[in-house]
Amino acid sequence: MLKQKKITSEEDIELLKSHIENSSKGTKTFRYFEKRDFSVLQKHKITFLYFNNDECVGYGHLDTEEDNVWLGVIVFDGHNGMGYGKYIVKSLTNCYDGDILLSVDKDNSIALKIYKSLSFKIIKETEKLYIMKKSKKIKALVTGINGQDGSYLAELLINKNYEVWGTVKRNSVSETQSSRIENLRDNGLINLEYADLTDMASLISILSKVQPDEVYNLAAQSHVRVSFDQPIYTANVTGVGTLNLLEAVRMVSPHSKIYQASSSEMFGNTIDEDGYQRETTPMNPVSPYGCAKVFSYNICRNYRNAYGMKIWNGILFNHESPRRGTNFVTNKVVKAAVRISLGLQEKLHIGNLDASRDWGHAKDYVVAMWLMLQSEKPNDYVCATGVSHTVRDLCEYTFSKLGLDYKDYIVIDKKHFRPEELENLKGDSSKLKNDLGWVQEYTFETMLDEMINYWLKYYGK
Ligand code: NAP
Ligand code: F7E
Repeated sequence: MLKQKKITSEEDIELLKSHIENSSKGTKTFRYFEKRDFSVLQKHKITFLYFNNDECVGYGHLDTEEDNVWLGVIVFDGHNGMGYGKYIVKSLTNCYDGDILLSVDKDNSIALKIYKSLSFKIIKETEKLYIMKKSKKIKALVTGINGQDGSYLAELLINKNYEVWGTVKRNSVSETQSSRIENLRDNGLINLEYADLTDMASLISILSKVQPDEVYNLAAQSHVRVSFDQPIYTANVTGVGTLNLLEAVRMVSPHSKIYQASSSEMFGNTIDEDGYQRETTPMNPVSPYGCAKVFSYNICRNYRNAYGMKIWNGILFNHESPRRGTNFVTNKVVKAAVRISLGLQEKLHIGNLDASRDWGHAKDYVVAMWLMLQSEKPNDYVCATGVSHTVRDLCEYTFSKLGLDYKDYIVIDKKHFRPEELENLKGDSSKLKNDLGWVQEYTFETMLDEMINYWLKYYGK
């Protein structure tokens, strides 16, 4: 991350001068410095030096009002003579690394036409100048893009002007493999490729082709109960699959930053004395899924330390939405309650009502994923609401919203119990909030209301 330092001393000016003298290209073409006239520092408010780690990489102007003042940050050896900056002052114009800024005289209609045809957009104007910007699109690859989280993350990244690539798993019903992202696909907003976490060649192939800046590893066999039925498959996909991806990135796209979808299921029944789970809570998983996720979590930390790879573990607690698979308890209960209220179903077969979970909304949680990859240093972060409810609370709230008493409709069914249950989850997200400024928009209640309304609308009400 680029650091900004205001020029305050003679020493700073000397540092700037020596960089300009020594830079191989770029600033030599910059009009003021051709003459080595450093009085311009005061006159035109060239007031900042920029550092990447400890190296001074450029200087910048922050005065956009005055004509003839260059905008943004000029990197010493990255300047091409027209205001090109590899690094730009983000706060100034909402720019990202790699964006190109330039200024064009307002009466130079030919230049204006050329830059427009090169996709530069006017972002500001002064009396005599247009300030134009061309964004370098950041490329993201999302494994499991058709999952609940993948679909919300894809929308978030598109809104941030990313070039979005995703992997889908082949299914004999082709509608199924892109059901949550049909709109995005049909409007040409995402690029899809077949790949499977267990098939490393497919991962190498897409990584070589895309060379993504950011990789979000969301693909998994993600159902805890099913992981008891298919433990080896779950370990292969949810555990070793992550290692396949890390090796593929290490081989063909080592610059990529990686988000790993770790899970609160990794904690098992360990709880800190204050009743919460957090980054430091010991991990004692109680399901094949949890064990596979612990392997992935650890191998990510290992690759981060051993190879300096840029990998973040997001330890996310349960998050739901209308797009949640209906074999997870929230959407199962909401869908059934709506159907019962409409006379379409009589009973709801359910498992352990006493288990409690910290349920948030997937839309809020994908923001946390993105924030992690924008942070300076790879790290591990818990994402949770800090509020816990039992499955019974969930049933009570949902049925009563529809004017029903859940007790009249539920049937306890052994089939839905797990051989070993994770009883309580409640997460502490202080680190995520303090370090990265994450905020949660939804509560348990507003999330369930959205889900209830979704199913009512689905059934035409
Ligand atoms: P999800 O809805 O089950 O989505 C998982 C995605 O992975 C699906 O698109 C699935 O494709 C794909 N997938 C499954 N096996 C694959 C394989 N072998 N190769 C490639 N892709 C494969 O899960 P989610 O709720 O979006 O969760 C996203 C990630 O976060 C998962 O890793 C999950 O374990 C983790 N997580 C979720 C939560 C939560 O509460 N939602 C909490 C913590 C962590 P198909 O649909 O075609 O099978
Ligand atoms: O179960 C109980 C069940 O399947 C929640 C995944 O996204 O979050 C999810 O895993 C609780 C459990 O989610 C039924 O026993 C009762 O205690 O909705 P779930 P999960 O197992 O917590 C974690 C964080 C992940 O990482 C996972 O990928 O509800 N429960 N009766 C039931 N659960 C289900 N599914 N169905 C029932 O009938």
